[in-house]
Amino acid sequence: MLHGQFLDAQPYGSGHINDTFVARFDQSGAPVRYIFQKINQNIFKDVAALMDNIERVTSHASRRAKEKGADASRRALTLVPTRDGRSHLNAAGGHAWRCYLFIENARTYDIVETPSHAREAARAFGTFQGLLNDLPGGRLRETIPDFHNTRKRFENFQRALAADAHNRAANARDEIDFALKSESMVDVLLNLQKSGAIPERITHNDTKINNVMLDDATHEGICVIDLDTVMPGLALYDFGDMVRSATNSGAEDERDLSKISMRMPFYEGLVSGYLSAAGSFLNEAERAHLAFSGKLITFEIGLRFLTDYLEGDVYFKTKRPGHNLDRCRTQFALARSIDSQQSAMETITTRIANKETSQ
Ligand code: ADP
Ligand code: GN1
Ligand code: MG
Repeated sequence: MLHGQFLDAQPYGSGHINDTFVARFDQSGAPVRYIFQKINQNIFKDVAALMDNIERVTSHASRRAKEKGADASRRALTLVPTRDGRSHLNAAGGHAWRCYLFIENARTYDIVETPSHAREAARAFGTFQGLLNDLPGGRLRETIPDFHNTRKRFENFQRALAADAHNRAANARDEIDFALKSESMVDVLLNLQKSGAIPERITHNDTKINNVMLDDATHEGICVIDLDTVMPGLALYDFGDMVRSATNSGAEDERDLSKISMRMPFYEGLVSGYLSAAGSFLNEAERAHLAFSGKLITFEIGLRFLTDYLEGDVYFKTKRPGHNLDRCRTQFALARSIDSQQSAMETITTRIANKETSQ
């Protein structure tokens, strides 16, 4: 339970969904930090189910860290319970809040600085997936149904385009054309799943690079955070979002598209880090689609930004007019860059995968 005298609190991080704050409490003369989050209930409709998932996942991760003799409070998120022992607080105004121990001497990166950061981040996400392979207690709840169902995401986009409720389609002609021309991509992983070629697993589903904390001193990926979307999914959704967020040479909302490209050394870092942790449980079809998943998820998130732009910016937090359209343009530029390098990415993937299995 939280104790000490409240000192101050400030907004923290650059997430698009929840409201995150860092708060300091005086504990015996020393300031101690905590993370407080107001859960976005427009998006997460069933907070009790969401928090039940998070309690199960964090206690499993912490148990495993302890078994390995590691410092569990740095290797897993630790929920700070309310005074009456609950995982979250239903506060005035209908807002739901939760609190985590602050992980000190580690940080997240919005843009990955070196290929070895990419490797460490991917290793941490791969280890996290491995950890979830034997999560006790049955299937996790789907906090956002069809989260990565790219066919449904495409249909949502078509609906938003047909309605054009804010008369914005005219500003996004090129992006709309690109989206419509890319339709054939959207069923590839869904069909592989349907045919049984790739299995459902428990996945993170939001493996944006700023959702993993790297140790300040060693740069090791120590803790996967932002667990709201941990639920049944495909391993490739996680790898794809790592490619989208870690190989990009620019920011997610960069307006100068000449700065956007897929950086191959960072891709190599991702594949080697990810396979070092997940190589033992991924099947052939999953390995064969690692490069493709990067293109698909980059396209999918671009499509979601475009849909939100057309719908009047109702989902992602925005900081300026046209912000979602800028984000969409960046994702589509990156998807094109991945497309033009896909065969080279596949060659590299095979080389690293072969090295992994021969070790
Ligand atoms: P959002 O859903 O808004 O993305 P996150 O859970 O990712 O929220 O938190 C936002 C940011 O706050 C993260 O990118 C990270 O920098 C920081 N953060 C979150 N949890 C912790 C923690 N337990 N310790 C330290 N920093 C944290
Ligand atoms: C959101 O919460 P945050 O900022 O880590 C979004 C992801 C998107 C991402 C794009 C629940 O993630 O799906 O990929 O923005 N999360 C949700 O930056 O929709
Ligand atoms: Mg986040």
